[in-house]
Amino acid sequence: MFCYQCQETAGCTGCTMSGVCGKKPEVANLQDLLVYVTKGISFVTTKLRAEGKEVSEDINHMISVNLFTTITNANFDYDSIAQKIEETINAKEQLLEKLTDESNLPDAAIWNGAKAQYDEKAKTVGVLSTKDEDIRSLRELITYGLKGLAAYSKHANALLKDNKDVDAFLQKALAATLDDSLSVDDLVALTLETGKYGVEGMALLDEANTSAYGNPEITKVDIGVRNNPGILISGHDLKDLEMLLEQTKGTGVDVYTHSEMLPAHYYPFFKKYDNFAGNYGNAWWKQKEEFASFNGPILMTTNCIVPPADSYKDRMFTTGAAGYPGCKHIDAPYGETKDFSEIIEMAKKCDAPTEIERGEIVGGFAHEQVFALADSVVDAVKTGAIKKFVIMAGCDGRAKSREYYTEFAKALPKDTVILTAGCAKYKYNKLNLGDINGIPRVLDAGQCNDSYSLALIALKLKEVFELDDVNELPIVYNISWYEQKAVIVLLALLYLGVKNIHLGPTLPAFLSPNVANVLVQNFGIAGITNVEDDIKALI
Ligand code: FSO
Ligand code: SF4
Repeated sequence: MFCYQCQETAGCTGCTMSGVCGKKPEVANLQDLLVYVTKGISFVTTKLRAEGKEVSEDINHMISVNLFTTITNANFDYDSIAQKIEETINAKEQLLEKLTDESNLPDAAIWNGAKAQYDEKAKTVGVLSTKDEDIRSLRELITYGLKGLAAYSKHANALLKDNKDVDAFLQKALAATLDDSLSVDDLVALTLETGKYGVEGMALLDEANTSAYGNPEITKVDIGVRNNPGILISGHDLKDLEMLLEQTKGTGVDVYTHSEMLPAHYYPFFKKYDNFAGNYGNAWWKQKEEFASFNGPILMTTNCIVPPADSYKDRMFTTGAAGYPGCKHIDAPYGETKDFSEIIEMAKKCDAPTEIERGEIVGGFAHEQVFALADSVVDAVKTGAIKKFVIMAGCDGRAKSREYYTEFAKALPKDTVILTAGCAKYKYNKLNLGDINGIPRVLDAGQCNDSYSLALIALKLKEVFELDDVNELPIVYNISWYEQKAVIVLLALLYLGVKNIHLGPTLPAFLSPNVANVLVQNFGIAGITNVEDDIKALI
């Protein structure tokens, strides 16, 4: 195996024996093959579109789910990955029949090996099969961005929202990573175009979420526990949450959010459920202790699974692109109801969650809520009460070095406001950093995809202050990343013209020195150093 797609990759170079995330070599290899056949089917769909032929939504959805499945921590289940490869090959064979011009098809579009051949084939199609270091780096950068884009599309698709342009681009770009005739410059251009569609994909999801559940609003979320048994729901899929809340209504079972599901509390729609209790615990990487003490069943709707301890493995369920061997997977086609009764019945027999903390956290500062506060925000900037906004969106993770972000938040001057999204927030959202004229110093917009809100807020401020360039705003960027959704967020910000982003805790291993240099020269991307020096440099 060779995998270097996430920030925690072994030795900051690549996982080769087994994943730091817990991914076994045979699963890593099979994921490579799933990406490969997904590139192959994308080549065929792209050619079909060029011939003026329709590609069905089902095929678009399959491609997005396939990519999502290979995101860090999403799916550890060999069998489910093998099944996806088989389904993709079968679908591709059918699409090939519709193709008029079958010349010049790459191996990925032709290969249709049987299951018994998957493991051998997988070993030949991984990351290292691209020999040139810079081409490999750009192909992977694009592929990882597309994985993030696919994840966001998938959530929108679950809410019955599709954007054909996004799907067509995603597949065209995936197919382009098979094309040996593309130069470094071509791939750099494609990387930026991926950012453009990243913005579109996040806009699609924003529209899907807000049209279904309303615009997030300032909300206090309880972080304590109640006396009833509970179900803990993690990941990002709001449709899954809706189905779970509907089915638990009146059963005496409470529903708690974990990690990236916390922002669900900010949506008006979910406030009508009396049994929607609060948020339990912290970011994804703390789940081993927190799932154990939760006592009840856990539903993982997306990535960020830590291989479960035996003490709660039989209480862990997966749905959507997520999977873990030995954990029950519950699913249904988009538009149909998933049957969570087994989880609810299990919950009824479990103890109530053990209290691990008490209090409240405040969030809900997505675009509409911040626009509603625009006057006071603009006033505070004009009077100098707010000197700077610090965008600290992104991810949390296990590494000790990430304590930097807690210390950085604490060390920020009192006239600065943190804008956050993604699970990075857990590094400072319980610090009580106070407020400025009633505006909290940590404004949480929501999930990682709600970084879109932060971009809209920046663009709105640019308009209010009549500036030509978003980089003239008193906003600095100190972003932390972990997995591939953060890659699409980064590419989206670059596409929007944001410069001088600091990215940590380490720069991606998949950036070759030359590709890293392109990002440094053109966008001023930099790493982090230490709190003291970075505060001096940024503030
Ligand atoms: Fe991931 Fe990062 Fe959304 Fe976290 S991009 S790790 S769970 O912030 O948030 O999925
Ligand atoms: Fe390693 Fe990250 Fe890949 Fe897991 S996802 S195998 S930790 S690089």
